[in-house]
Amino acid sequence: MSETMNTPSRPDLRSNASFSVTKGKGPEFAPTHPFALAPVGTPPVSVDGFTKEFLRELNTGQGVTLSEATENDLYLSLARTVRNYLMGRWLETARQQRENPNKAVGYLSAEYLLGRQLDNNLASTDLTNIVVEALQGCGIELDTLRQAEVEPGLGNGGLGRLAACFIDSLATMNVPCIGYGIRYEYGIFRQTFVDGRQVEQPDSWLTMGSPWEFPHPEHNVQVNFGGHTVHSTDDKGNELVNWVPDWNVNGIPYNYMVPGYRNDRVNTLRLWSAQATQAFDLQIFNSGDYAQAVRAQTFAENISKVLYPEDSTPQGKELRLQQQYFFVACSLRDFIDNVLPDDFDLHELPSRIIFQMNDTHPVIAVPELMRILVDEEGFAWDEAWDVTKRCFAYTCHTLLPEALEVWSVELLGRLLPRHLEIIYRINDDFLEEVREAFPGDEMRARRMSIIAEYPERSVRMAFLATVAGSKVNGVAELHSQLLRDKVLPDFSAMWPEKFTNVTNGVTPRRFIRQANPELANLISSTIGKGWVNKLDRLRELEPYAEDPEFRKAFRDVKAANKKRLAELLVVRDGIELADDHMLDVMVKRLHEYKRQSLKLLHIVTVYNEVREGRMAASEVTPRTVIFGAKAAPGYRMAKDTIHLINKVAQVVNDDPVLEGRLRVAFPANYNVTLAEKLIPAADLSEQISLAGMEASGTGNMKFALNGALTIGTDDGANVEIRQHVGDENFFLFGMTEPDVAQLSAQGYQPGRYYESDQRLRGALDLIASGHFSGGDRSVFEPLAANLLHEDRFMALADYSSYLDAQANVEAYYADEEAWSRSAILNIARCGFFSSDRSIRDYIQRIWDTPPVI
Ligand code: 26W
Repeated sequence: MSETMNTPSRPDLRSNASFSVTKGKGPEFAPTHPFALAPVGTPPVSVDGFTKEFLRELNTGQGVTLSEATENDLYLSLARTVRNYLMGRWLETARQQRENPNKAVGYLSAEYLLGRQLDNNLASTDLTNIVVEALQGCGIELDTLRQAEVEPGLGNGGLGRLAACFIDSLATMNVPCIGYGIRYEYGIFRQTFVDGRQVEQPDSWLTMGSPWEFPHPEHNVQVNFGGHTVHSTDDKGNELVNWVPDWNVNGIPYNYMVPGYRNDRVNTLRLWSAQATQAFDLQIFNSGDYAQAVRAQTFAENISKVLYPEDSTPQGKELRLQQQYFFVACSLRDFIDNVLPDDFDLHELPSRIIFQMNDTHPVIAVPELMRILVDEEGFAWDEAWDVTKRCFAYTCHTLLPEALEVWSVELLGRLLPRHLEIIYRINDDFLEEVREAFPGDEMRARRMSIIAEYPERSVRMAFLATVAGSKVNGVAELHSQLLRDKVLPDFSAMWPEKFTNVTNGVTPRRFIRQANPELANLISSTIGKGWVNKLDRLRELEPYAEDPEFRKAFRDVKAANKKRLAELLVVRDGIELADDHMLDVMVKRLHEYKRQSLKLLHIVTVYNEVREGRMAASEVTPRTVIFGAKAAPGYRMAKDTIHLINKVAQVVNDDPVLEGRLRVAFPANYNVTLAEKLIPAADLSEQISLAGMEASGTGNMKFALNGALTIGTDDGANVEIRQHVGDENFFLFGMTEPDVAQLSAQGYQPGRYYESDQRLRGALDLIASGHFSGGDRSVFEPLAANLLHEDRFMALADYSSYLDAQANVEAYYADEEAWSRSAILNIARCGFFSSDRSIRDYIQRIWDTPPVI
């Protein structure tokens, strides 16, 4: 028995606590029982044992017998049974963290695009084979139940998926971490097409039950909004500030398990859900209007109702700021009250936590921590600032100027009056520092001010994050360089050492092992096991690129994945895939800078050249282009592009002139689940953003690691992928970032390219002519006109280079052996792009957390 046997103050380890329940809202009494001394151990795993537990969950959890169970009953019971196997490790992880409190990472992110949980949790517990057998014994296919899971789509795209990969790697690498975020009731909308146009449906992911979450209403946190501040002086002459808010809501934490890969660690993801408070209701109850009081409840609960579907243009919406403050206020309170021990001296806070801010969305946490330390804990301002600065670091995920968040002073002051005062004070002190460092340079001070004066007085959140953060990082080498040189040049001049890079990564557990089991088996049978958390070991595959047998085995895997995808798309979307086509895949959010329109121009060009008889159909490499993309509901140009893709697909797929050699498929509602099927089947990965625009990209890494070749610009992490795989295994095209800058400075004229390139003219004219819209010119004319006259992201300038690169792709693809050789080298040389490596870089360059065991 362990020496902890009779510690009376130890909380009941059978409760659902993770790091928490040590303080504040924890149990006032700490009951003990000899059985409760050790955390629930991992139950013995056998097929019979699992079957019994599964049936018990079905009977006692769902209240049904096997014979009457619905698919959902079976799925929920299976999920709960698997969950039980993780519980002991979760409790044990929490216990260890309490006994031996290391510095932890608080990952602050408004989005987590998790994807389905069942498979991930099966793999981390190594239960898959047992479960398959146990279910078969009951006459059930695991695959059927897999499909019953609705994925939690609590993110828009790259930034949210990165957060999910990072918490996976943190757990796998044994780093103590709590992920903090928002439990949106509605995640990213479900996309449908009506007459080829995007129509959004609400994503009600919770309606069938959510077996992976543990709500803890007893640990609710109150969050205040509005009102005013009262300033006074105490008898020692210190300034005191009292914030008198005028409304509040409760945050209810929902805990999710984040299991490491077969390392017995289970970290916690804590998502906050908003609930009306009593106090809030009472105000209105007292006015006697019951119905209004109930409506008011809805008002409070709106805060965590829905994920904003904008992926790059912040709308400055009040509710969005409420969401941001809501989740960081809950998270800071939670960490201080429930995770830290009772007697903790907050001067030592930086020794226990580093809050990593995933873009600017959580930056309001900075003035919130200042408010807690100064107003509530009585710290002197400078003391508080010193602590705060060491508790935060900031990751920037974009270069688009319109994506940089700004909040009007009017709105911020109305919602968070005290925080606005604090931001002003931070800015005053900061500008004083600037003036000291650069005497007489008033222009510089103005440029650097956290408060912008034009077009309206507002707070620049990226500047606040940079001033407060101990480190600022971009997400790929090129992006970090541009961040220093173009977005924050004055800041990098003042604090060069603050800036660093951490190139993004993806988790090999989900995106190779789980998504591509056949490739994973081929790798394991070739270089042995263990590569999945030491992804650099993929290097050992390099010599096998020269082995014809291995290349054949690789092609067999690809073919099997294509077949699997074809089976899915028929059922899911009624799309039929030809089994002998090259699969050319472009999946990502729809945005002008990503240039889905350039891909379309390529398709329309090939189609038009054949139609016009300048090219024989027999010259076209049989290929299917697959798109997957959601557009922000208010983004007109993006929605028009979706419409055009669908219409081009219709026309091109039906036109006999191409003899079925070029097909376009656009399955609706691209999400993590679909990505896991699409990526392993792809031959060609489209990464064609205008150079200098895509901060990193992470899809690009997933494709390369699954043996697709990339056609791409010199942008984001493409640059590093190409360096790793070698020029000869990558189809590079287009302008470089300096080329782009130069062309911009010269004055970009897209019309020139149109005039001088007959193929381009043919393609654009065909789009404008109404050919894809039943003769109605008005439908796509605006899109064509925009490309011709504005073309903000220079698709026309890169068009001819792109077509040349596509010709190279076709020639190379004709040589099956050469192509598979390159594909294998892509896999072998991309181990660097594991998110485990990213986390190692964060630890070394930013977090200063203890080394990973
Ligand atoms: C509505 C405000 C807003 C603004 C920006 C919402 C979301 C954003 C994100 C920063 C957009 C985003 O997801 N950026 C992507 O982040 C990925 C992870 O670092 C990168 O790989 C992508 O290149 C980048 O576009």
